[in-house]
Amino acid sequence: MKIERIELRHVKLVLVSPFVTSMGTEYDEEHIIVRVDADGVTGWGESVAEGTPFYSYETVPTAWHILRDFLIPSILGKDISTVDEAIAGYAKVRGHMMAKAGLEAALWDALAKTKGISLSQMLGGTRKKIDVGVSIGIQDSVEGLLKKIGGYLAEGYKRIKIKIAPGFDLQFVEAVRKEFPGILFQVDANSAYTLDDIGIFKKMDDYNLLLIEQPLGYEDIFDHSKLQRELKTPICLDESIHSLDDTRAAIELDSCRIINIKPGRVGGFTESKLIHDYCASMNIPVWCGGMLESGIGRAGNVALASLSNFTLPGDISASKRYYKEDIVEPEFVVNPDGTMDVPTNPGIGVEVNMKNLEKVTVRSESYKG
Ligand code: OSB
Ligand code: MG
Repeated sequence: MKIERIELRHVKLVLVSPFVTSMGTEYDEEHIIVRVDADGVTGWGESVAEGTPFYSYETVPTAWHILRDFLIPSILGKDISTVDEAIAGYAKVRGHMMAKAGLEAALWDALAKTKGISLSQMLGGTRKKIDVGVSIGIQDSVEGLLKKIGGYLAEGYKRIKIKIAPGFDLQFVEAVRKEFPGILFQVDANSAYTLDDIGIFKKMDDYNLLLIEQPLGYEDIFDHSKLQRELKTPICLDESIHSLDDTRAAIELDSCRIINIKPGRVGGFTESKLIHDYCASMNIPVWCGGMLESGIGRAGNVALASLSNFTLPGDISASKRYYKEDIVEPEFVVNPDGTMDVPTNPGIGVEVNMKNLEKVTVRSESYKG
């Protein structure tokens, strides 16, 4: 597959409602859409670097710089037949996982299209439908949260995740459990606590949570092992895991018993698969996280979540939960039974709506081989 042209688009999508976490409030989501034209097919990827360096050090400008000055020059004009060959070409670049993942995703899509198979099939997926959950930001009131959860459960979502932060934790957890005793329910702290807060997590241990996501430091593995030792509830790491090596360290130290895999955070589908396979061999369940992606990134997450060890519902929700209009067709919907269909058409399996993509594009640049 000869890489003829690569295009980057800085996009800005306005969320249907603000998303509040321990990291701040997001009103819109800025990402980079990567387009690769090769051998008469077009591959699409989404780099989930955001407008702010609050979840990750990467931002749209840092990812753009790494893509334009290092990653794209390493493959432009080349003839590649596997994604591994492309990765080998930029293996010298350290870190910048979100920049790498956006380009890798576009290459996976293009290669799958040249072979006429779906991305799910190309990644080794086995499911035709995946179980999906929803991630809910911090709400002003307990009543407001319960109402939101009731609405999502009525739409079919199989698992509820709420964001927590100091001062916005136990009272919400307690109220949700009381109102919805039987649901799959988990919390995500986005690194808002320290080991000094162990008392809060010991209390949380009584609410039969599916997991507690990233309670401590955003690069930490060691303190999480001390916390996990004191809890029955599994800890799940998100921010701290950037690679298979991080995963091995976290599992061997018993820092967590579940892993959230986000392709953007670990450099792409290739590393995601390695983490997935290792976790399967260690009996560690994984689930697919989200970064408020547009339909392009969402399609990749859906394909990834079709692999067999993605046994817990992911943060993969319907397009309309995030955006009034998606930039793909058809948009992603949740079935009444809380599943989402894995697209079967070649590559990501959905079409990019060029009119909508144009509307959300802030800046674009293209490079020719
Ligand atoms: O920590 O999982 C997270 C969104 C942006 C950044 C970090 C996170 C999230 C979410 C939303 O929780 C997941 C989604 O629905 O895309
Ligand atoms: Mg998280």
